Amino acid sequence: MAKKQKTDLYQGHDYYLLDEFLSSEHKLAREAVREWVKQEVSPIIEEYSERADCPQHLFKGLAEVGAYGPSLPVEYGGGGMDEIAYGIIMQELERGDSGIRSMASVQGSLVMYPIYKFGSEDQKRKYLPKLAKGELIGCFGLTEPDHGSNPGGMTTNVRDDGDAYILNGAKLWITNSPVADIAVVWAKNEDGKIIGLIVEKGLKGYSAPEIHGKWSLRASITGELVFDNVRVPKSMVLPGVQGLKGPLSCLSKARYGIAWGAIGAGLDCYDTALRYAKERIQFGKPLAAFQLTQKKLAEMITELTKAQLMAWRLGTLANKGQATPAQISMAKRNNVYTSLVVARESRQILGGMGITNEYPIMRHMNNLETVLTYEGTHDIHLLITGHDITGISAFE
Ligand code: TGC
Ligand code: FAD
Repeated sequence: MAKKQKTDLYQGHDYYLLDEFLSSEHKLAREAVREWVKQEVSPIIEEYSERADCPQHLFKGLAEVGAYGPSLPVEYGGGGMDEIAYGIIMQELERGDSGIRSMASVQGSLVMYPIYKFGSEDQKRKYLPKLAKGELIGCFGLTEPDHGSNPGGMTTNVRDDGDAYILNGAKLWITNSPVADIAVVWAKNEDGKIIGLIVEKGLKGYSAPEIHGKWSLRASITGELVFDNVRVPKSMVLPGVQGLKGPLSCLSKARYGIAWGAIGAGLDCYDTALRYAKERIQFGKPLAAFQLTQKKLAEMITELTKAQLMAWRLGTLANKGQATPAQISMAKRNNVYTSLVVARESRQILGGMGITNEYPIMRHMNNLETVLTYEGTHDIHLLITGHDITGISAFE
């Protein structure tokens, strides 16, 4: 009877030896964030999730490990690294918790990125370094109560009022909004064109109530944004873009990070299940000795390896500026779903223990239900692929 066992769990995580393609900079970034997650996130995350409390003290720590805008230029406070480094950082954060990765995704890809890409030089100098250091927290307001998958139908609007715009409307499901100092808000102007504005907390008529009762992403704070005749100076409009492609291009940046990030949650579940299956004895044998358990574990690592390959290839395309929105959609959809299935299978391997907070699986599984929905739902991404391969949009 062959009893050869692999003991290095991280080796098991990299079944196709993708490490060979990583630079020393990638590995250093990974080690730094992995260590930070072990020290700062893992010991507290179950408690914060159980209380549905956002560990806000981690906003600063995320800045210190370079999680905000890793691939944005250094002169604006970004990390100056490539897209693969950005992906790896998201993966390590989400190994800890999807909500912690969300804190970084929103700040870096949905707040810093649009200011960097579409903002004026004054806006960049004023906001980006402070956002990179976690001195300011931002949020991204696209979704509305009646316009989720179809943001082009938004009704939030601005009216011209001399040197300012009067902003009215409401945004729903906004990560970080109750604690945010600024919001990047997408609204229609009087010509019906979508524009982006930087809206500072504290303006008269601005409020951001928290949404309670989430069974998913409980360590991430989510809220509304309500604008009741808010007077926003015209200097706060992002001058570089008009139309839905503005917010959608920010989503491409964030979805790319999620395609990597979700793998982290899946790997943490797989890792936990593998370890448990080797230790837990039933019928006189470890669970790992049963063929049905091996089938589950083997399928998990196969699917996770495919997800890793997809993320890595997408990263090489992104580094050349060639990753298309549809390719990003495919990877976001596939990798989130893979990790959700891995979480469900891992939960089964742990039996009753799998539903407790002694192990991270149920938290990851519940989190991944949100990740499957936000940044474009599972089905919307499938329809984006459908559009890409047929040339026919299912949305018109
Ligand atoms: P459609 O006609 O297809 O496109 C309108 C214009 O946008 C361009 N475009 C993109 N540009 C850059 N990146 C992308 N990913 C793009 N996708 C489309 C497109 O070329 C076109 O440009 P132009 O110049 O011709 O005007 O638009 P549509 O109205 O048919 O909608 C398409 C659809 C349904 C795919 C899109 O609206 C969509 O992706 N819906 C999903 C909405 C969504 O993902 N919302 C996410 C909200 S933010 C969030 O969830 C944050 S969670 C944060 C966290 O905590 O991590
Ligand atoms: P709907 O659009 O109502 O969709 C409901 C169902 O119908 C889905 O299954 C969907 O796939 C399906 N459906 C819709 N249209 C079609 C179609 N044409 N064909 C087939 N099926 C369809 N948004 C932000 O702007 N900023 C944030 O920071 C943010 N953070 C979030 C945090 C959390 C915790 C959550 C849960 C959401 C967040 N969102 C955020 C919103 C998120 O992007 C939306 O929930 C998502 O885009 C889906 O919109 P919806 O919930 O309105 O669902």
